[in-house]
Amino acid sequence: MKLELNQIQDLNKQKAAEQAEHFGFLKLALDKKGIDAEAIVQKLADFQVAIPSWALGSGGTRFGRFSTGGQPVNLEQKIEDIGLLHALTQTAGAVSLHIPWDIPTDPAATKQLADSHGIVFDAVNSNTFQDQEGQVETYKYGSLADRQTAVREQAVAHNTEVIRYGKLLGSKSLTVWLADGASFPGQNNFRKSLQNTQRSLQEIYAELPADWRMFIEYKPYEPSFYSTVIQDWGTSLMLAEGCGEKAFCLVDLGHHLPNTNIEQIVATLMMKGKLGGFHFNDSKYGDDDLTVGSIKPYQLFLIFNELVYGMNHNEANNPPLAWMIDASHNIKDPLEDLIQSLEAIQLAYAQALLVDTPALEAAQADNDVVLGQELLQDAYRTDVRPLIREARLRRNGALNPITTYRSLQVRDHLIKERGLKTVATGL
Ligand code: PSV
Ligand code: MN
Repeated sequence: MKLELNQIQDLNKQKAAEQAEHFGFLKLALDKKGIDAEAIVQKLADFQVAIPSWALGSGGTRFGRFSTGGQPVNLEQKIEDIGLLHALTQTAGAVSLHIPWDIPTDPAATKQLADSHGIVFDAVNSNTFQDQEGQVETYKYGSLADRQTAVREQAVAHNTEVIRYGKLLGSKSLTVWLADGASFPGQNNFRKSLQNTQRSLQEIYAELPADWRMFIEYKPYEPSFYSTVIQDWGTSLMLAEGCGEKAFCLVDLGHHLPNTNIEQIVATLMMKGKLGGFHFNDSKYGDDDLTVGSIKPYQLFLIFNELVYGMNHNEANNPPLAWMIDASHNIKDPLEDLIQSLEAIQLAYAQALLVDTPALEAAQADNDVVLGQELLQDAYRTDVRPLIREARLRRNGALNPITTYRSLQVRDHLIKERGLKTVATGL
């Protein structure tokens, strides 16, 4: 299914006058504060977030998964779904592939299909956390960190293969996330696991094309519950520095222990020029993979505040970041959930762009703690939705993507096309 521009525009017309009024009002209010609303709209319009190929099917937990009809059954249908998201939101102009869940059988045709939807290929993700059919060595006890050379070699070779697919599709980065760790004390030697990981990563790094980057994702626990080899940003940074200038840390919001100050991690990594990518989601307890902004929107704003500050004060030359949603939306329609996540990301970004940084720095210099908080919360409490809608409108997206998605009965069409009981690969 493909949405036609006129279908979206017809629905936009019904709300166009209201949007013009709301945008005009906010623009005036921001103008009085010396903020250029047009510049913010442009930044929002330029901001694109990758959709992972594994997020388009129904999510769930390890206790079960409840089906949503019309799920995509192959990579082509997944790209079509991202095309729908992009047509509605104009924010989802990239896909992040997980190999081997989504191996392109004809990469040139896959690339062409993505092109036709205005979608580019973002980071490619390797998977050494599951065994695949026909695989010689098992990853049961580890992959890049494993004590057996043959297992490590197989895991390195898989990453090389992922790079090969990425090159065919136009990707420019590889994300490595390891499940390696121990479920019980005594299972592994911490030092040897870490040393093996560093060596394996260096071998993968050696295969990286000159214009590529490697992202190293960390996670404190799960699936190993006693210890994870790349458990935190410090370990990720150490490994990235051990590889070279094309290796960076990747922050996944769900990969932190409760109450971790993620915004501070962002600030530190950007100060070092070593923040490469970002996986968005939200959580109550751990890596719950809930809709972005559904639980802790203020934290998301504070994180964006550091990202914006980092981009504006980029002494360490941190490269542009790879943004991706990494959620599994549990019981919702995956496409509706992704629309909500994209909206939450845009909201936090827009709010962060409103922060009066010079005033904040002056308040900090004066030790005016109250004013510092007031300035942040003034930005956070501004209703920036008219700015986001305006950015979408100018790119021919939907003023209200969820309402448009429902009015156009997209899910019903997908069910008719693909069937009620389809199953997608992925989480
Ligand atoms: C692991 O929890 C993770 O966040 C990694 O990014 C994986 O690639 C992704 O989820 C899918 O398993
Ligand atoms: Mn992730």
